[in-house]
Amino acid sequence: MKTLYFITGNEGKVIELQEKLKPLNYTILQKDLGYPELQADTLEEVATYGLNHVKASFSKPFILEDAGLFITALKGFPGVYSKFVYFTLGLGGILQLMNQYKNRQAIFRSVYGYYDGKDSIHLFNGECSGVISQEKRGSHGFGYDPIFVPNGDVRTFAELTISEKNLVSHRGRALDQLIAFLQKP
Ligand code: ITT
Repeated sequence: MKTLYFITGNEGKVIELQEKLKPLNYTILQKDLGYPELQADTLEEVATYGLNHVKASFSKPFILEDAGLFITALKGFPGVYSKFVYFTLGLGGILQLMNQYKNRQAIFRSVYGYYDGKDSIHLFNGECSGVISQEKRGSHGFGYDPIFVPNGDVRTFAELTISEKNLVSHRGRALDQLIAFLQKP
């Protein structure tokens, strides 16, 4: 059994990862070390900054992940500011903003960062397209889940089980790549 540390304060992310890694030979240990979220234009920059910051003081193999919701009519807002906006405007504020737009398309993006404990870092991306719902629905998941409906479904992420969300979500898709990488001989 291999151990992989997940540097995150978000338990929902850990639960999703554990569900996905069930068939594999990995134990996930959450470490809420905290790292500065760089004010940057892309999730990749935020994740890379986080990796370098954490690896300066933590030398075991670890992963971290940065995600954001990019709403087309709002020119990609809240995007890299998703966390701040979640705690300020909140889901109600986003729904109110969306009242003035017909186009409710949005993309969830995820970037997983991996440090091998020696010298190299790697990034893995995933995306999920969908729409912002008219109202909050569902009680599973976290964050923006109650207002995001992935394409091909009528349910919000918060109405899906963890394994259903993992099959189509931005994070599930990024994770598929990370898993493929970890399994390479
Ligand atoms: P970390 O400690 O791992 O950084 P976080 O909750 O701060 O956890 P992010 O910065 O990656 O996570 O996420 C930015 C915001 O987007 C935050 O408010 C999350 O709740 C939200 N978010 C990220 N992934 C989500 C998902 O799959 N479903 C709903 N909301 C999500």
